Amino acid sequence: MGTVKSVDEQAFVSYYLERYSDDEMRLRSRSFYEWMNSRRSVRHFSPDPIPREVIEHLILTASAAPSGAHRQPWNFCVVTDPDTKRRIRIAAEEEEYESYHGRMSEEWLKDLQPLGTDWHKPFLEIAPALIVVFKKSWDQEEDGSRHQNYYVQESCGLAVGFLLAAIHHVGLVALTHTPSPMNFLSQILQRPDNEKPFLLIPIGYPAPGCQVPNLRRKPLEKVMVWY
Ligand code: IYR
Repeated sequence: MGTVKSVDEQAFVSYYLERYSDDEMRLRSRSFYEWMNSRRSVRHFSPDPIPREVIEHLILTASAAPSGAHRQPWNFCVVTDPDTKRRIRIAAEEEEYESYHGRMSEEWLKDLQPLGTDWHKPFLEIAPALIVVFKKSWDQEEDGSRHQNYYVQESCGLAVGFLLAAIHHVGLVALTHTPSPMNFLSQILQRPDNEKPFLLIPIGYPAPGCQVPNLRRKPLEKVMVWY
């Protein structure tokens, strides 16, 4: 019949999720928490390459995050080319040198001490891949007009959350790196005007003997208020 719409054309489709028992949920919530709580930001990478298909699935997962008006206002640039990684490292270290030598406040530098960071960013060359996340305040339409995006900051934050969980799920590590300012990334990667750098995420296997800061997380009562 001519009036029947194909699944692709339907405005709404059925959605079904398996319902777990309370006990099953308790178990799953605890084990997922324990798994995610074992995720750490890592700054020491092995140079071993990662299969391209894995990175593609990680990005598809990130891109499955909710976004304002479902406009998916992001672009994930994956850099594995050694020369491009080197150019990114050099430009990032130039900015970071300035930040650590005057642009960051004394309080900020003191807060960073437990992390042991400084302006050197060798991981930008050593990690087998850099995922550079760009946020898109608008989409450039074919006819040259601009199509507005919404809650771009929140949407990209959610996508990166999905990405970090997916990276941990496959046994890889990452760092959410924010060299500041980040506009050198637009130039090196030749991104159009509607894309602005959001985060630079090196990804790979941890280096043998890799160490992370001995951090503690806030207890539940410091991060939850129940009404
Ligand atoms: N972007 C600098 C400084 C830095 C800032 C914060 I806030 C951190 O949590 C970690 C580092 C750097 O990457 O070294």
